[in-house]
Amino acid sequence: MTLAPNSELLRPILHNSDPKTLATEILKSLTYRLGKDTSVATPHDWLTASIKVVRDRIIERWIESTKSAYEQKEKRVYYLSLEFLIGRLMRDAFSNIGMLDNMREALALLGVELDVIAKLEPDAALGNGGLGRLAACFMESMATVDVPAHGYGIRYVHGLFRQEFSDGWQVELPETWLDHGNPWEFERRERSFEVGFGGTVESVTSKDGRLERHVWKPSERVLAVAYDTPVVGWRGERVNTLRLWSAMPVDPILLEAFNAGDHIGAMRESNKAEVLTQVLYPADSHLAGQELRLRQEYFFSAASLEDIVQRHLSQYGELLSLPDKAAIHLNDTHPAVAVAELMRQLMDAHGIDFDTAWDLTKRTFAYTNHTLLPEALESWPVPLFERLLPRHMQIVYAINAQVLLEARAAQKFDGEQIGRISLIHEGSDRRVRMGNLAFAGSHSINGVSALHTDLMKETVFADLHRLYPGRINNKTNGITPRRWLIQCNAGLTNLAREAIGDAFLDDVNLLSGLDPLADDAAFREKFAAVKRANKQRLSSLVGERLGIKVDPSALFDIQIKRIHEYKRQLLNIVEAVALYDQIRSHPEKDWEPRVKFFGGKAAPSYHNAKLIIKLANDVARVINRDPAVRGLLKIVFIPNYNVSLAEIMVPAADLSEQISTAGMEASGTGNMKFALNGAITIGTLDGANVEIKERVGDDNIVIFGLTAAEVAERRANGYKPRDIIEGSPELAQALSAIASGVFSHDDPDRYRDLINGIYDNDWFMVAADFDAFTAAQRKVDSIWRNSPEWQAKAIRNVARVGWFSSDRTIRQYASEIWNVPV
Ligand code: 26W
Repeated sequence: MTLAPNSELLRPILHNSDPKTLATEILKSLTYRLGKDTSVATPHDWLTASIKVVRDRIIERWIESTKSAYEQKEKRVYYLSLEFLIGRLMRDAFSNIGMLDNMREALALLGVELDVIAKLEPDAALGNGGLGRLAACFMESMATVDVPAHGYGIRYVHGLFRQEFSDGWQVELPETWLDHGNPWEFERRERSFEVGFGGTVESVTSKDGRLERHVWKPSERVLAVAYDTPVVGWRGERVNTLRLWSAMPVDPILLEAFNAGDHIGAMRESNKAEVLTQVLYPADSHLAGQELRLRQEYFFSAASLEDIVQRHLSQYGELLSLPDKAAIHLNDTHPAVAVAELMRQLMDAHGIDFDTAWDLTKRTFAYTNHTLLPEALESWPVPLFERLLPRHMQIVYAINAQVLLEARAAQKFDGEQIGRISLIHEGSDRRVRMGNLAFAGSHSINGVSALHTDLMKETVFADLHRLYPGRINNKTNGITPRRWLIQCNAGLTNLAREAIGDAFLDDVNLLSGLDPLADDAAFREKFAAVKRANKQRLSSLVGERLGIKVDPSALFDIQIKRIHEYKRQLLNIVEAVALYDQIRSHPEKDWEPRVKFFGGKAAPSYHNAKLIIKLANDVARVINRDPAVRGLLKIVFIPNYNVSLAEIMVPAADLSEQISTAGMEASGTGNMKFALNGAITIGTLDGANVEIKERVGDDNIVIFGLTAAEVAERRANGYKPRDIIEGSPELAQALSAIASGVFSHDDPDRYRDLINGIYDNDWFMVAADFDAFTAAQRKVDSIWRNSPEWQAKAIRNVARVGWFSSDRTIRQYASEIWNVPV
């Protein structure tokens, strides 16, 4: 990449970053930007002042990157996502730009501890889970591998709720990450677009009566205002932009109404607009067709497309080259309405005919599917869609006509198959299928692990895949090694640097150099010492936050992720109950001390998920205080799991629980984070676990349970969980203990329905996999007993999972989907 002509001039500014100079700048920043002096500065002020100092450095690069993309006419990637789960940014940015140590020293000169103020930075939780965190890792990797990119999303005032436990039950509290302002962002009032809703569509005809174009006359309008955050890549080479939209009223006050005496009514409109971007929907699989959600989806899609189209027009003066200069990526179907919106802009605002517009649209868009769960596949009731977006409804019908024409012309589909290809689900409850819209409007549709992509071809998109073969492809997920190794695990990073040098910092695949050291006793000991320190750190956190004492020499067994029945926290808890029973009835046996950690939030409306949290807490209370357990088993559910907590838990894990019902977890990315930090995985052959196994080798992972094909087969051939339970005394015992109220004396029936669900239906195959799971856990114990063997396996995990870097994933997207050079 050629840099802008003046970039060399800017370099000295970046290099002028010795601690003394930085300390002076921090003081200046405190004085002139915050209007404070040191005697009244709060820790938050120090944080803000420090961030602004580093941000200044980043801005130089940001301008360079933006300019060079323009001057070199580079193709840009636009990543549309309703979620960006970025967490804290300070360490990321300081470290990527190589200023972490100097900033620490500079602050120390001023009597401020960086690690103390770092904890004050809010954890930006603008996402629910895997999909949102993936978007954040991708943003960092795109900057790192030098892809010119803009992320587009929503600047939610309230991110994912804060979780507390009250008597073991999840309580949701509002999250307020903007309370102290956001020192990273730039408000761009001048970059704002009007977004319409509702109203009518008028047809404009020429003098000879020919239809010329459609004009949408929305009945409501909302202003989308851009807020930009710079995203700096590793070593600060490129700085990209995360542009989040905030909703504002077009008319802040209805003056006419106000003057007529309706003072409150005059303000109402403004509140209505702002509601749009107030809160992130806390659901990660199910939406009961809420209108506000569809409004959010359209709001940010429309604003982003206006922005993209305008940028393209101002640079190139025409739109026929859009697919050559812009790759627009749909992160799941949440922004799928963008397909119809681009068609609308091209046809209605720029006079392009349908066929040309459709060709441009398909060549511009690509779509990633992140889940096969039927309840997570978005569809909107036709009447709602039509009322909110009447012009888009027409366009969806027109696209559908084209797709169905092609399907019929292919002469290989029967009526039922054509029905499944249709963008409209017909019947009494007619709905727009967003997955089909995204598929039809994209040249590439990708899954997020090899298994998931295969299943996509066989299940949800089987018919569309036959109609448009070659569009579906796989891009196995990845994680950024900057956040998920270098920053969260300084101990392991330093150990690796000592052992194999620094090159792995730039190419994490080079961690393979550690492989032979798995056989080196001295290295294994150092490796174990690092893990031990990380476990100590987590133990202190648990002690401080929850008043629970855990022994860092015990096996740390961790399951952290959203609470969902398919992820099977319940299987893990039932196994803990069975183990508890075994420990009590066989005190003579040589049990390995274990701490089972849980973390994760349940969607507020997901009854069983919330009940599973309560169960974990109930079981923990009983086991943790039972003297007969003699500290051999502890259960700790840490509330309010988020990115920052993950950064402490992941490096402290010995065992990584990845135990979803096979075929249901699209990929998982926690599995990758744990392996990279030297945990051994216990898991099913699901999602990316399959590929982790291929890379680390069968001896360095513990796999159990039914395969995806076996799960499907069992379901098809009449699965009878009751028979299985009756044949497994350990399982029967554990289930009956839970169902009969052993862990819930205050309400003995609390878990009866939950457990009956396993007897009667067990969709998630807890019973089917139980014996295999306990056997796998005892195998884990036996490996753990042989510490050198355990350490060797853990080291091989670190050495062999560099491939799961999101840099690799992004390079594949760039060359195989976006057609941008890397
Ligand atoms: C419509 C509501 C809704 C909201 C979010 C439905 C579905 C979602 C997401 C698709 C849920 C999600 O985060 N999926 C996860 O995506 C990760 C990144 O690809 C994968 O690693 C996880 O396996 C997948 O569950």
